Parts: sequence; C-alpha cells; structure tokens
Amino acid sequence: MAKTTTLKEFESVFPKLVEDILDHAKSYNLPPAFVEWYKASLNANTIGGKCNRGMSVPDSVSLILEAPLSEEQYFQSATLGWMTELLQAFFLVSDDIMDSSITRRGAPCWYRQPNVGMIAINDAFMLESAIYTLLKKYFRTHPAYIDLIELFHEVTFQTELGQLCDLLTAPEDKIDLDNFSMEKYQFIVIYKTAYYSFYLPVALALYQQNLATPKNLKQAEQILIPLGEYFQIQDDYLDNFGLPEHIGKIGTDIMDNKCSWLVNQALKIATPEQRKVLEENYGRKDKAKEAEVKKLYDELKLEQIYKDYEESRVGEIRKMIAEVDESEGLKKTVFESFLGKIYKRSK
Ligand code: DMA
Ligand code: MG
Ligand code: MG
Ligand code: MG
Repeated sequence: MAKTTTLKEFESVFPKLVEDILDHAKSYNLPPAFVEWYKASLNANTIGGKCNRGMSVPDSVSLILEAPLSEEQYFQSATLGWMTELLQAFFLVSDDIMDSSITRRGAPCWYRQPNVGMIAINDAFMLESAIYTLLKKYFRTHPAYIDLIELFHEVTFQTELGQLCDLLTAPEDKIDLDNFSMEKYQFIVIYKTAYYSFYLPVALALYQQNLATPKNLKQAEQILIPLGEYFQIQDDYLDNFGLPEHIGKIGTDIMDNKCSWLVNQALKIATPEQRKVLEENYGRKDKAKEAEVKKLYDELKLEQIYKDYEESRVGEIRKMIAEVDESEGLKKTVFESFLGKIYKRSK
C-alpha cells in the first residue's frame, strides 16, 4: 500500500539540503555575510507554501510502487521534490517583480522586503542554480542523471515561453481587448504552469525509479497538461474571487492587463455596453477602475460560470484518468491524487 507524505515530514528534509547548497557556495570562499544572505533567500522563498508540487514527487513514487518508501527512497524523492520547489521559488521571485505583486504566502514579496529590491533578480538566479547543485550532489551516479538535467532545463524553458507570452499579451501601455483569446490563453497557461507544476513531478518520479519510457511519459503528459490548465484557471478565478487571507497574495490580474480566464469569459458574454466598461477600466493602475471591473464580473455572474466550468472539466478529467494505460508502470492513482488535492481548492 502506498503512503502519502505530510508537509511536516517533507519540510524536515529541507534544512539538510540548505546546508548542502551553502557548502557549495562556501567552497568558493564566499564571505560569511553573503552565505547568510543566500540562506535567508533560500528559506524565505522556498518554505511557507503548500508544497503540492514538491510533495507529489515522493507521493507519485509511492503510488507507482504501491508501497511505502524506505528512508533512502524517501530522501531521494523528497530531494527531487525540493528541486521542483526551488524551481517554483525561482519563478515566483521573478514573477512577482514582473507582475508588480504586493504579497506572496502572506508576506511582502521578496523584492519588496527591506534591503532586497532588485537584488531579488540575482537571488532568483541563485535559487535556480541550487537545483543543479543538489542534482550533482545526489544524482551524479544515477543512470538517469542526464535525463534529469535535461528535464529541468526543458521544463524551465517551457515555463519561460509561457511567461513571455503572458507578459507580451499584457502590455502596460496598450490596452486592446482584441488581443485576448482563449487560444492565446491556452498556450500561456499550458506553458507557464502545467509543465513545471504537474508534468515535472511525475516525470521526476518515473526517472528516479528508472521507469520512464517514451510511452509512459507521453501518457503522463496527456493527463497532466489538462490538469495543469485547470489549476491555472483556478488561480485566475482566485485572483479575483479568492480571499487574500486564503491565497496568501493580493490579486493583480485586472490592473496588470492580464489575459486571464475571467476576462476571456467576460468578453464572450458582455453586451456592447459592458464591453465598453471593460475597455475603459481594464488594465489601469487605478483602484477605482479595478473596482468597476470587479463589479462587472459580479454582474456577469462569473463566479457561477466558473463553478459550472469546474464541474464539467473535472468530469472530463476523471474520464481521461479512467482510460489511463497502466501497462508501463504508471498508475491511475497518481493522477487521482493530483485531482484530489486541487478540486474545489480555495487557496
Ligand atoms: C504563474 O502565473 C506562473 C508562474 C510561472 C509563476 P501568475 O502570475 O498568475 O502566478 P501568481 O498568481 O501566483 O502570481
Ligand atoms: Mg503573478
Ligand atoms: Mg505572472
Ligand atoms: Mg495568478
């Protein structure tokens, strides 16, 4: 029988990994004050989230093996899990700068903390580098070492493509609602979110167990990409309808002129008058204009439209999971576990 990890158990692995990362920095005789800076950045930006992505690596391994993990298996898979959290930390520190966000995980964003500012850009790079420090230390002799490195590189690039489209579809100085479409939306969310958040942890689990084949990686991708798309639609919904106390961040999508799921839905059903409201108020750095858009979203009953969408999409995803081919080591339970963690989430 598989056994799923707890946040406490998963977090207990991290201090050792921080020591490893800092030892590597110290090997270049980095002055102690700067080692402390790196340590503070690692702890502030990697700890404090839900760790859904990270925990899903040991969980997927256990579900694939249909057995609890030995101490060694747990450490190895949790270490790969923490690498996905480091990748996430690297993306979030940069994303918050690019999105002019205010808070993250209930605290000011890293770039807004005292004495940090634009040093956060270099801190983001160093969070990314930590992935490869750990990979080398723990997986140098693993048969899939090169596959693991290539996977991290490819998924990083895919996420950067998504972020590029997200940003280019949301120019600050040129508000043009004709620029948005569900086709662009789908591209943005698949690349900026689905690959690193959903495909990566399962691919890591398969590689760690030396079970990855072109067929089961494809099969995993076919379900995890729709799951990741649904997850980002939830993120867009929560940006407006979620409570900052729950989601740990203050929504910025309206003021940032984002090609969000909500604005695309609004454009589909708006009357010419309502579209005019959007044209005059969307994407402006102005609280009163943002409030006008929020009022329109309520008028258009987007909350209900989202809830109906969620039910029908989850039904479709359940069907896809039922059809999963388990012949090469993948298990339906891996995908059910992901779905269970995010269905109707409020944070
Ligand atoms: C998230 O997009 C994508 C990445 C790669 C961080 P987002 O800006 O909607 O995320 P958040 O709502 O967490 O700022
Ligand atoms: Mg953001
Ligand atoms: Mg963003
Ligand atoms: Mg968001």
